Amino acid sequence: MVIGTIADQITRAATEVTDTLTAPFADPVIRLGVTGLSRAGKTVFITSLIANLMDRGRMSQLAAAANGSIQTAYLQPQPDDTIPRFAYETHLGCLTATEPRWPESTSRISELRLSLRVQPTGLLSGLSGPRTVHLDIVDYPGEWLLDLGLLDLSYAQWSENALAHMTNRPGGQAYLDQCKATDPNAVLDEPTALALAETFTSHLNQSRAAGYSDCTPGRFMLPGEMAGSPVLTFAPLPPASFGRKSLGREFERRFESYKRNIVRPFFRDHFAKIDRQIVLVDVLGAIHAGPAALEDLRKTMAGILGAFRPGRNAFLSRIFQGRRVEKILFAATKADHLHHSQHPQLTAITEALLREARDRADFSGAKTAAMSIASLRTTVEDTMDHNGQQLDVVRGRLLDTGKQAAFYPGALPKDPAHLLSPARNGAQKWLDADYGVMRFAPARLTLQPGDGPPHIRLDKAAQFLLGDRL
Ligand SMILES: Nc1nc2c(ncn2[C@@H]2O[C@H](COP(=O)(O)OP(=O)(O)OP(=O)(O)O)[C@@H](O)[C@H]2O)c(=O)[nH]1
Ligand SMILES: [Mg+2]
Repeated sequence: MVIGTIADQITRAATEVTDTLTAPFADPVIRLGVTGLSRAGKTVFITSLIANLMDRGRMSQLAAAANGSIQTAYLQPQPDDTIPRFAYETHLGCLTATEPRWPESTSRISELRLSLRVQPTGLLSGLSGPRTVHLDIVDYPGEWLLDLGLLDLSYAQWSENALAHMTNRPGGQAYLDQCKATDPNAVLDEPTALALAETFTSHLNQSRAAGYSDCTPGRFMLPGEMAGSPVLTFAPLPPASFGRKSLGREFERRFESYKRNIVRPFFRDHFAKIDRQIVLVDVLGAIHAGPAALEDLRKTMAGILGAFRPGRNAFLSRIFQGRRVEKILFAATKADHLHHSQHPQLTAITEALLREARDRADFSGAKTAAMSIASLRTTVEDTMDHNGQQLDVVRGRLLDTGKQAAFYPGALPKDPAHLLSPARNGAQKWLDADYGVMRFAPARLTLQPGDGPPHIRLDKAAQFLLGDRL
């Protein structure tokens, strides 16, 4: 009986290892994708995760950390020479400075390899020596996943959608006016093309800032070293049949070039290699911005999750070749804005927000979960008396003034439908309550030896994403 169990575990352990081998006898590698829309909290998450895997004092919910299986963790040169390295030391430096500050916004893909020396404990401990597991963390903007939808669209179809969105979004009218004054059948004139692309990009950026998330093409807002190149110099035009050498014909061509030279390589070279994925979502920020932003976030997440459905289109099926992302975690970030008594509500809203997309996406084989986390806890909890009522608040240092403040964001409903239904029905503002958001500065840290930065449920997130491989 006992022997049977041991033998069974050895076979299972062996298959797990071979599954992840990249070459015979190579160490197992886990490729963890970290994504989310801009400002969702990707950089802070990765920085805190790495720091907490190196100093594991606050990782009690990660079994391999709690039981001592992880002996050491150290940074190593990453395997991909052409991807920028995630600037871990710089970002950690910001968060742990004497005057801590948030890291700068990052707008491109980056990677870092953390290697873990693991000695299995329990039944297998005597049977094998320590092994090394490499964790390759790939940080990429969630906006890039939205671009997958472009592969299914012709230039005319994409233009139609984009123009329809413009009427009631910021900067849209300016583009429509400019478009009206332009003859798409005139011979291509590069300054005209550039001017249209600039106004269109400005509309996308303004829409983004106003809380709309479904803004494509994603690389227009995060151009990096591509800024100003022809592949990013196009814009939507009313559908027509365009003559040779015309502006319209050239825009059509550049749209196809964008798909071929930007969208496909990202999916093929990076996305298709991911084993585990965390999708960070700033649910509180969207609730604060109002019903329209929450509804837009719901739709955008559905778009993003489409990328995790390899059966969705032939291109995806081909690059995945039957593999799939094994685990996907949806994490509502910045949960330190809420007293823990409200965390279950935040998780329930996150789950409901993604439910439809999750149901529709065929994740069979992929395990999914939703959680509320804070990668870096900036607040402490308190209960205050407010007009004779007990309020569960959080206290922290405000980013703008540097002053300490107590903050109560409003009571999130127990039933997520109380937010999601009005959002879906086009409500202009929340009826029952207002939801505030305050921006807290990172707290000054005095860390005990062996402790990483304070967080909320980062260990639980790590257990879900990596626990079975350590
Ligand atoms: N209170 C709190 N705020 C957070 C936390 N994580 C992120 N933030 C806030 O969210 C902002 C964005 O976080 P980043 O990690 O830079 O987000 P990002 O997704 O990398 O953003 P981009 O690089 O611009 O796409 C930070 O500047 C903080 O203000 C957290 O755990 N707690
Ligand atoms: Mg970032």
